[in-house]
This record gives sequence, structure tokens and C-alpha cells, in this order.
Amino acid sequence: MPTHKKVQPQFRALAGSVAAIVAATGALSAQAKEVAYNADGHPYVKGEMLIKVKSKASLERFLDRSRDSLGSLAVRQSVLDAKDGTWYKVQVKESVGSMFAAREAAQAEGVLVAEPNFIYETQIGGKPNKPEPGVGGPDYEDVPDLPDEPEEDPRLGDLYGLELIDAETAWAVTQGSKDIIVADIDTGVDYNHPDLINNMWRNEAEIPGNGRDDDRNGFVDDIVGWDFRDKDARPFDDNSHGSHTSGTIAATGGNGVGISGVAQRTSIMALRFLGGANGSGTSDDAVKSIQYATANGAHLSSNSWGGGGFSQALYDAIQEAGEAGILFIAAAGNANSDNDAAPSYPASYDLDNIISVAATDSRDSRASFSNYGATTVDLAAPGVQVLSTVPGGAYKSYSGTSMATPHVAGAAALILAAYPDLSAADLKSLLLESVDSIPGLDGVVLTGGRLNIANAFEMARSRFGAPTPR
Ligand SMILES: [Ca+2]
Ligand SMILES: [Ca+2]
Ligand SMILES: [Ca+2]
Repeated sequence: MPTHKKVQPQFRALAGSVAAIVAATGALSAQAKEVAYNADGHPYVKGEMLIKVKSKASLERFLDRSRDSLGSLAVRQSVLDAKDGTWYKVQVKESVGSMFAAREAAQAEGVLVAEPNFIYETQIGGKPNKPEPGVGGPDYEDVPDLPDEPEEDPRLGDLYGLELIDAETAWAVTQGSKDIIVADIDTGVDYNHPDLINNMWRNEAEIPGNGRDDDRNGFVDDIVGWDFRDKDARPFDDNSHGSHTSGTIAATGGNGVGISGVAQRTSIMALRFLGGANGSGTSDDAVKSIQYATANGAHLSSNSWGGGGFSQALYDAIQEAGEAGILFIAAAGNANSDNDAAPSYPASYDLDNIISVAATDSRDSRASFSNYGATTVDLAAPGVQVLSTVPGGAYKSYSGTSMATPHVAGAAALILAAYPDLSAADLKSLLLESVDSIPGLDGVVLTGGRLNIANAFEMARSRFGAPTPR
């Protein structure tokens, strides 16, 4: 057994719960899943690895040759077609072990990379709700009409974050657009929540509930996104984390209900790969979520999760999203540690399309839990005691870099609504270069500042001219 350098408490807590959750849903495998840890203390699914090969033939050759040394390995499924190879998930004989198998596989001819199937978690302080049992989700309710004249959101005044980032000034330019699609890759969304239902993405090319893949995107009856954890068309939120992040991105503004997101209007694509009490999920399902967002028209994604080791599969998926012009906005992590010294994935991948977000409080101080990094964490956003939507038409306050990240995602959606032709690089530089400089963030994050969306619009006007809001 490798000696663990340092295992963070949040990882230890996983062991029992993931096995129990997986056993309860039966979704991943008939075999009970157990958690193991690599030498760096990162959790992965015991008995599984992801393997990247040049071709299916090289995979089969490897499996044939290694039956004696590694036991009978079973190919589970292909995970991602990267430009230089294909990723497969492989079931490894438990007595052999994923780490050993991955090391062996990496030596084999035709195998490009092999790695364990890491486990990631939501980046929230404490764990929110007891998960609701069961797979799937409720039927889609009819989308209500918005009021003809905007009606005030009664709890808007409780959102100190919107005030700090100057959302109201930005709303004078645009309140957002349903044409801009934000993939919320998380624990799912309460897509019937009265403050979210109007801003859910609707896959217009799909006929709901007819058991057919009408738009031929590989997913049957996918209306608001997909549930990669339970492998069904209803990415309902069993945890409350994903509904909360969605509300910060784009709870419906001016509908006379609850709050508003940073974008009053946008389209939220719900991609669920995390779930259960700990809000955990695996590399392969994260990769498939990112791939879905890329293939189905998302403009950016919001990613309030982390904690796994370096995964080349995840790197490949985020890079592919970047090549499609998609920003990947990611939580810096909640370990109060320096990402420059100890990277936190996925936020710390060295890819141009990633924005890594730290959390600050109502006085613009770095949250005590927030990771930082003078070169690898880009900017801060409000992430302490943030009020947002949770399932059942309710609202709660949570803290975490999980809550900071969707502020940046909402801001990006708002800018894109006014400047739809911006490249991902231009959008990123606007968000980063227009921050409010905060002395306490100097040397703590790359920009030394906290998101300010009104500044970003001012900068956009000077760089790109008058907005053309949708
Ligand atoms: Ca479909
Ligand atoms: Ca259908
Ligand atoms: Ca509202």
C-alpha cells in the first residue's frame, strides 16, 4: 500500500457513502463500488480505470495480452473520442487494483494513457440536504408566462453578492438572453422550481417522452439536459447544490418571485454527474457531461466541483470544449490551500479556457476556506452565505467556492447576451481585467480582485463598441 502523504478529511468521509449510494441506485455496476486513494490522497473508484488508446484494436490487443498478468479486464464503454485517441472505461479485477493496472497499461503498446477513475465532490462548506432516494425526477411542469411588466423579486435585497458585483448597473445594458446556454455541470437542477423553470434550456429538437432520440444526438428524450449519474433524461437535483448554483447563474429576474440570478435570463442546461449526500461523481461521467455541453450548443459551463487527481481524460474533454469556444468556469476549491503549490483539479489544469474562482465574503475578504493562488486562481467572487434556490420552491444560504463560481458564469452569460460574437479568450480577458482591485486579494489571486460585471460592460464598450443586446 502506498503511504498517503496527506488525505483531506473531506475525502475520508467519502468511503462509506459512495458505496452506499451506488449500491442503492445500482446505476454504475452490479458490483458494489468502493473508494480507494492514490498516493496523493485523491479518491478513485476501486477496480476501474480510464484508458486512452489509438484505436479499438490496440485496446483489444492490450486486453488480450494482459489477461494473465492483470486478470480478465472488461471494457465497460467508450468515454470520449479525443483528437489523438479514444478513452475507454475498463473494469479491473479487484485483486489486481486500478493503480497497478494503470501503471501496467501505460507501458503497453498502443496505449497512450491509463489512469484511475477519480471521484470529485461539490465545493461547498458542509453538506446540504439529505438526498432524496430514487432515480429519475418529476415530470416537466408547464412553463408559466412571465409577467408583462417586470415584478420585483422580493428577496433581491438579500443578495449582497449582486450588489458588490454591480449587477443592477449591468442590467441596464442587458438582462440576459435565452439564446445563451450555460451548462451547469453539477448535482442536477430542480427544473420545476418557480424561479428556475423559465430559464431552463429546452432542447427544441427533441420530442419529450416518446422514447425516441428525435434529434439524434445520442440521448433519448433529453429536454433540459442529461443525468449521467443515473443514465436517464431527468437530471433532477437530489442534493440541492446544483439548484443553488443554477439560481446564482440565472434565477428568473423580474418575475415577482424570490431572487434573481446574475443573469435574469439565460438558458440553463442541467448536466448531472454528481449526487448523493456528498455530491460526488466520477471522472468518466464528468467527461461525458462536458462532451454533451460541447456537442449541444453550450456557450460556457459552470463547474462547482473538484478534488480528484490529475486526469488526462478530463483535461482532454475541457481542451475540446475550449477548441469549440467554450469557457470552463471552475471552483478553486475549499481547502484553504495554495493552488500554485498543490493544484486542485479541474480548476488548476493549465488550459486557456478555464477560469478558476476563489470565494470572498460581503466585506471582500477571502473566505477562510477558499483556495488561492497568485498565478493559478484568476479572480474572486462572492461565496460566503449566498442565498439561492433549492428544490421544492425554496431558498437557502450556502458558502463555498461552489457559490462564487456561478457568479462568474452568470456574468459571462450576461456579457455574451450583449456581445454574442465575443471569443472565449476575449470574454475571459474582459472578466479578469475588469475586476475591482481589493488590497487583501493582491498576491492571493492572479488579478488581485473581485468580479465586477458593470466594469466588464464598460470595458467591453471601449474595446468592442456599443452592445447589441438580444
Ligand atoms: Ca436527443
Ligand atoms: Ca424524444
Ligand atoms: Ca425571481
